[in-house]
Amino acid sequence: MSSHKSIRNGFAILAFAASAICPVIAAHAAPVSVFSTDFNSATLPAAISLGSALITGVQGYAGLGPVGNQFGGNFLRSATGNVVTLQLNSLPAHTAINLSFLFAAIDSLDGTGTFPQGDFFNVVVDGTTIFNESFANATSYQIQSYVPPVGVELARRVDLGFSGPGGYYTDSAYNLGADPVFSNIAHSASTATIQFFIQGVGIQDLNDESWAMDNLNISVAPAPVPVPAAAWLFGSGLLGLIGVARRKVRTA
Ligand SMILES: [Ca+2]
Ligand SMILES: [Ca+2]
Ligand SMILES: [Ca+2]
Repeated sequence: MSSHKSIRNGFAILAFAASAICPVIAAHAAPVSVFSTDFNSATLPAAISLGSALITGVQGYAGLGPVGNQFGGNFLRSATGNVVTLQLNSLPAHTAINLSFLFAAIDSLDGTGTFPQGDFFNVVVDGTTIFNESFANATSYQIQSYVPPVGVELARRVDLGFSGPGGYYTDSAYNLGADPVFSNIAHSASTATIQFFIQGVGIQDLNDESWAMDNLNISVAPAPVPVPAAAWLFGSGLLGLIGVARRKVRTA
């Protein structure tokens, strides 16, 4: 066997070995938005079932939130005990789902305990509860189970509108989308049913306590795309090295 032929065989063996070691390389793409609303339009997307919730002005919440994701215009306000449902269909292939929204804890939500305490905000994805925490606004000694990660709390027990001001009717605001619990939720079905509600033994009427959401965005992490071994070799620079070696063989 000539030296050139043995070198060519060496290249073939290297390529084969690479394809055996790395037959499929997973390429992870950026999250893809599948639903987004700022609730400012008078017409809500058909994917949302409101129950008794209403689109209403954000009042004193306006401007709270990070740049590009602030309360503004209208938001979706709900009584406690009412369920808001987002139904998404025909989702692209994906491995995880991400939820992002601003949350308004309005008026005298009472935290954990017995009536009127017992006001728990829930987020349920396809029947699985991913968030179940109480919120307390009325007094400083009530028990709020939710401990927000750094950067999530936007305002706590201040007057932002609706009932009040003062008394038990102070308000709070949170950028719940910044809480990691709402990111990378394992999910691959082509549909998603997402429910939002405050439930518990402490629920009371709309003028006593309520909640709202603004800037609701849902995205999915696309399923990894298989990359052929040759493309991986190209990306890794190995093909370039092989090319240099071949040119050296030809000029030898
Ligand atoms: Ca809005
Ligand atoms: Ca208030
Ligand atoms: Ca209550």
